[in-house]
Amino acid sequence: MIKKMSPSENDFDIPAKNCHRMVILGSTKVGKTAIISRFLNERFDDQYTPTIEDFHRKFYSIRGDVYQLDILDTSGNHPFPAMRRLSILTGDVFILVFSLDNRDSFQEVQRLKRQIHETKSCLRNKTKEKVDVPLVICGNKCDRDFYREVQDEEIEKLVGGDEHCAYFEISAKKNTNVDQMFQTLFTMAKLPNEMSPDRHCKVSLQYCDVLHRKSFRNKRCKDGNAYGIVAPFARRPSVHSDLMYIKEKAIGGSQAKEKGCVIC
Ligand SMILES: Nc1nc2c(ncn2[C@@H]2O[C@H](COP(=O)(O)OP(=O)(O)O)[C@@H](O)[C@H]2O)c(=O)[nH]1
Ligand SMILES: [Mg+2]
Repeated sequence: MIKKMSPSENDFDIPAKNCHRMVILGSTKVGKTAIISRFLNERFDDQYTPTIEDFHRKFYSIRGDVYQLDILDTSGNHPFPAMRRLSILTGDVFILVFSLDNRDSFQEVQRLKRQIHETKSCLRNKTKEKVDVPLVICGNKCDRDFYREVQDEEIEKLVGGDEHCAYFEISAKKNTNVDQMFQTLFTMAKLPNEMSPDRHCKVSLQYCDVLHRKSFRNKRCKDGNAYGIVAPFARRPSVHSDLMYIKEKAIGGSQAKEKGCVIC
């Protein structure tokens, strides 16, 4: 028998209801990539490397159920408004980031929140007040509090009274509040909060067979009921796949639930 060393992602056969996409938006240099790097590798890099658009994928096995989380790390410039609209349409949960030391970046988050509600309300045929999109706003770089340009009252005005929106002051650099922010986001989205980086055991793709085991015990994993695997070299789905994904999510119901995730 030939044992496959690196399985095709199709082998995982994850139901569509367990496939979700997290989209991170905000101006350039506010720390979006740094937050995603904390999420995926628990690392921080002081160097700035501009992002064009990065796509990541993570698989989880949580209490016997398998999940797929796609992560879209956006550029912040968005020279093509249609691409930003597509990112919003395909997103299930959102992180909007501004830097506490940069007023313009806060104004961009105000615009983005409005745009997400408008775009999602069109898709779901609801008024923008009624659309429920799980969304966390992050005021990043709180380690640089000395240079603060955004005041609490303005933040309260943006976030207050919206039960689907939470606010966290975080530092990707110092890892302050980052795990709490992810836990809240997943809880708001009715996803297991074990998806947060501090709540599961990290396993390499080599051990992907654990995804279909009920539990996994090894010396490094105290809790064998939740583990996550970052897929190396994940490719961003094509525009066609994105459109199919949007259609499935919009139709919802049994038709979408029976099919597996759109993987390309
Ligand atoms: N002081 C501080 N710097 C940060 C923090 N997060 C990111 N940075 C730095 O800000 C710059 C831009 O970060 P990056 O994640 O690339 O921003 P992006 O363009 O929004 O993806 C980089 O030099 C990071 O090292 C933070 O929490 N505190
Ligand atoms: Mg970036």
